[in-house]
Amino acid sequence: MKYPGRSVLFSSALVAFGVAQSLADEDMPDMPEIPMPLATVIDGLAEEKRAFLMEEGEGFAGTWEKLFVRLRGKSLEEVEAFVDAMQYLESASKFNPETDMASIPLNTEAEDFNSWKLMNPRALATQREPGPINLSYYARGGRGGVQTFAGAPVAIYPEDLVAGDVEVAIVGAPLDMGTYYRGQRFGPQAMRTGYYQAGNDMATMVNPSKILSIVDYGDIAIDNMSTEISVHHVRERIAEIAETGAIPFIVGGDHSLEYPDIAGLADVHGKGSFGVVHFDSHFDAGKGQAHYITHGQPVYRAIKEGHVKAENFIQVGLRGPWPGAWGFEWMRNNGMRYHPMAEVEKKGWKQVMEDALREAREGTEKLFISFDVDVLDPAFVPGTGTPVPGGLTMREAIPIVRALCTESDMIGFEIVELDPLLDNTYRSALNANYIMHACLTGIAMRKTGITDGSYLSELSTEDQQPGAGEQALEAGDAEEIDPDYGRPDAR
Ligand SMILES: [Mn+2]
Repeated sequence: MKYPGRSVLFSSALVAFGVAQSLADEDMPDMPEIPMPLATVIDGLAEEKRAFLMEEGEGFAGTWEKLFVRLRGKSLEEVEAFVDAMQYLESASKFNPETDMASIPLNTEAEDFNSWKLMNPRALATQREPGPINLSYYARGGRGGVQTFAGAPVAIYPEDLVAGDVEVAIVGAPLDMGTYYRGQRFGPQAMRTGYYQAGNDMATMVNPSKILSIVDYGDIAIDNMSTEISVHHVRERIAEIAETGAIPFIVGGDHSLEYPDIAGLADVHGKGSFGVVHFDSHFDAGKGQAHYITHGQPVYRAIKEGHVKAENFIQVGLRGPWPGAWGFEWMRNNGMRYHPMAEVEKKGWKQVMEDALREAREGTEKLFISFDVDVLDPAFVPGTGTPVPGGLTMREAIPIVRALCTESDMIGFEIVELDPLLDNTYRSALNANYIMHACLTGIAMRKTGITDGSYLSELSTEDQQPGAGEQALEAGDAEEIDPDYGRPDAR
């Protein structure tokens, strides 16, 4: 295992020096003195093996001290065998074109190679006027009909979005090949059938369902045998939505989606033209794994390909063991902002939230929010594959999402990693729907002219007592007491 930073130091220091000399090198401040007689034994190794041990030993054993304990009392032959074993593991971990099954190609002879993602030519589709289709046969918001995201009408083709002047197109992307604990493919259906998808936001008294034209845009086709293949199609479909002027709201699916979602938006809005706020307990900028895209690598890929600038990328909610120091150094070196839960512990949520909101305003006007439900504490979302304790509460998450969506020119939003199979209650899908609704509310607030993300309705936050009740009583607006209420026969 390579440890960036360390190996750079050693590669320059080790070539010409023996251990005794390298110990004196100031480039290696963390390296403790090798105890005798081990130092003498190590000096007896061939130069190439000695260099390998000094470069990889700490990472292999955990610390230098642990390495020295493991080698304590060993003969030259035993130390050499130890190094040989380390070198074997390093080389055997690498790809071998002669033996590795990853070299089985896709069957390009298959007649249905692309059939999983082929869309209906319009001549084969049901003929109708373009526009959103209301799937409820009940008037005035009655329940029933067919369940959809946010209880919204359905749109199928881009021309439906255009004809309906659609502002938000919520689309499912049931991809879960990019994660280990599968089941995220059931996220979209759980959020369609889950509790509370739409309606008035009490905090602001803004109802996005009334103010915005929102549709359920169906699910994007996924080849759940290959994340690598699926992401290309997701990218095309996200660009297709964005080109109509509608804001794509992607319901995952795992966090691999962040890459095609950002790339698809960059295809339409331009590379580097928008910022990203990434809510997650993980930083998802992993690299160098056997797969180039998984739910742990979308951030690295989106930045590496230039779709979003690292300086316009804000991380919120990181915690747990990953990443180590190298990950934070990578974020620092690339100008990225980050607000782990450790910072919340240090400064309090109010301060961290203010900083994140200010940074989002200072960057680009356009914003994409990537919301991994595992940023929330597992108490709120047990239904996710990689839960990490010590996360955000719903009472912290809702205001920041609503504020970001109010203060920014939102070009996209994703909610990912909801795995309803891991939660035998309704709460994970419930909370995920509330997060999505918070962003819809923010977009609706902005449309009505509210630009302050901290806006709260005076009506729902101040009871104005005792004055209000007394005035209403005088004006005849208070409820009259009626002991026979509900008993028309008693009148
Ligand atoms: Mn994630």
